[in-house]
Amino acid sequence: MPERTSPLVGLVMGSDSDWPKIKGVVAALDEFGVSYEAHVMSAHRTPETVRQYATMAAARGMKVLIAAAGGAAHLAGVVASHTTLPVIGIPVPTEVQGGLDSLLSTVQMPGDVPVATVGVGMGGPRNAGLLAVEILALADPALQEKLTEFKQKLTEKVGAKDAALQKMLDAGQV
Ligand code: RP5
Repeated sequence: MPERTSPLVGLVMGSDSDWPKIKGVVAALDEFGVSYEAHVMSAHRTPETVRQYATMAAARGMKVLIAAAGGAAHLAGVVASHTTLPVIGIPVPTEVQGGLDSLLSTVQMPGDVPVATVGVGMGGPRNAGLLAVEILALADPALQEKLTEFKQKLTEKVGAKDAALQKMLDAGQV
């Protein structure tokens, strides 16, 4: 398997069909300049590859693993079973009630094997990337600084939206 240089985050997905739905992860990581690698591997179709990857991730210098899968979404849980690194699970949307199958498969882990599961669809993949950044920032003051700026910009962005709403209401445009 080709390896990128010194990735801090390892992103795995159950199928290449997941990629278009979870690209927001790498967009968030790129935004904060966090190094990552991404691979397709499946808890069911390639269980041995998953085991080897998760087992070796910490020794390779990775700090956070993110696993995305849909349907019988066991990838994040299986990854978590083979590593002491924090694992973030992304339930990928499906045609079964918008991905409720993926959500429950990912989030309902037995005690002792945590998977930090983000939302299905919507901001889930982006939040997975941001959560990874926050975990890394615990030991990286420069990254922490970037997160603080990010939060300030959020306040400004929402403030501008509220101002626009007030203007609309004042003008009677409802
Ligand atoms: C899961 O099965 C994958 O994560 C994907 O969401 C789903 C369907 O995979 P494909 O049949 O499209 O490869 O393991």
